[in-house]
Amino acid sequence: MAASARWDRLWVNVRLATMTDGAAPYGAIDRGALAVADGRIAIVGPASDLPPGASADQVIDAGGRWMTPGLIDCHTHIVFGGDRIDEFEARLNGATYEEIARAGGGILSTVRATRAASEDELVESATPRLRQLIAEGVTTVEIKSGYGLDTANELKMLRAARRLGRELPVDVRTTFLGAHALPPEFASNRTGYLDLVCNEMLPRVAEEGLVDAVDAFCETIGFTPQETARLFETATQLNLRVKLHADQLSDGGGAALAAKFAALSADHVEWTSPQGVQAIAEAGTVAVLLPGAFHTLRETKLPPIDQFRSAGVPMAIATDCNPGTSPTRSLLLMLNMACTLFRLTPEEALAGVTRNAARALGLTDRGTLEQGKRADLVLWDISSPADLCYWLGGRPELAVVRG
Ligand code: DI6
Ligand code: FE
Repeated sequence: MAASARWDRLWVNVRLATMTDGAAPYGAIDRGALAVADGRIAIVGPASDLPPGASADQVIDAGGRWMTPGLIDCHTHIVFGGDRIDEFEARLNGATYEEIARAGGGILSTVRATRAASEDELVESATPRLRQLIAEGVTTVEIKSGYGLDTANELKMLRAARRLGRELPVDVRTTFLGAHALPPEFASNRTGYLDLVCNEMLPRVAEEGLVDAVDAFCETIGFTPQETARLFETATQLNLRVKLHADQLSDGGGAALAAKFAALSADHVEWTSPQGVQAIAEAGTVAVLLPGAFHTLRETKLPPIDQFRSAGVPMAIATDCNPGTSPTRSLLLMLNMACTLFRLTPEEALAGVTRNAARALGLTDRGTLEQGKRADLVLWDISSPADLCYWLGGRPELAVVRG
């Protein structure tokens, strides 16, 4: 610990899960102290290292509670119009996904509802969902567009997402997902839609400063690797980092494609091949695991977790909150599912919503409890960090500090 003048707040008698990539599990410091000044972590370490006479405007005895970094949900589609409860019920009454799609359901039903909603209405409907994430200790959330699929409606979605970040106590990062699905008006003109995305939509949302990264749904029912590459070339020219919905339902070489463009993350990755694993390992791309979608679609093909581990690929966990394939508002539940369904250790799962989730968003100023990082902190009433992964629903008592 370095000596300091006076801090804004100092926590003592606190157990720190710093989530730094060190020797101790969870980067834990059992009898810790942490101080913040000007919205940043000023000092963190064993209380015994506190400089003599250390003091702050406010000193808090944490009563031996655990503190973690603020949680980060690095993949959501939390802004959308309508819902898909009818489809959920229809499927359970025997309708097939194809029948629903032929009747105009699926992603395109959410596109219709999103186009019909005003920016205010999108903010209003997303607010309670986002509040539930915040109530679980989430301090940073990524929000994708992709249910507008034309310039005006993609802009509307991204503006709504950014507004949520101003109106609620959470930091919002926005991702442009214009290449999510082919809108009905371009059903027989794929190239025409790609032209629109690359020549008009992306330059426009970038010019308005509404986008932090660019994503695509690279899949047999989405966009081909060639189409995705074209979009990524445009993004790269605009100095925007990319991420990719890759290899979710089939091995389309998505992870390798993401790696070729030095993507921040490759997401889903259930079907990623050994070559794909190697490629993202070399590119430093994060594998974002989405157990909510895996569960909802009743998938059986597990992502190659052991290969990610042995290749040193960082793994993140996110909600993928969306009305079709992952209707969840709980990142803590995703921690549990990452452990039970994907066999991550609780330590890996927690790193997946802190250190590695920050990396999946290209953020170097958060995700661990380290000097100089943003003061995004959660104090939990739990007996050990694994407690956060243990419960199937519900949440412990907690207190959040943001910035
Ligand atoms: N993958 C998904 O799981 C979601 N989008 C995507 O690219 C599905 C979105 C939806 O069904 O509305
Ligand atoms: Fe998604």
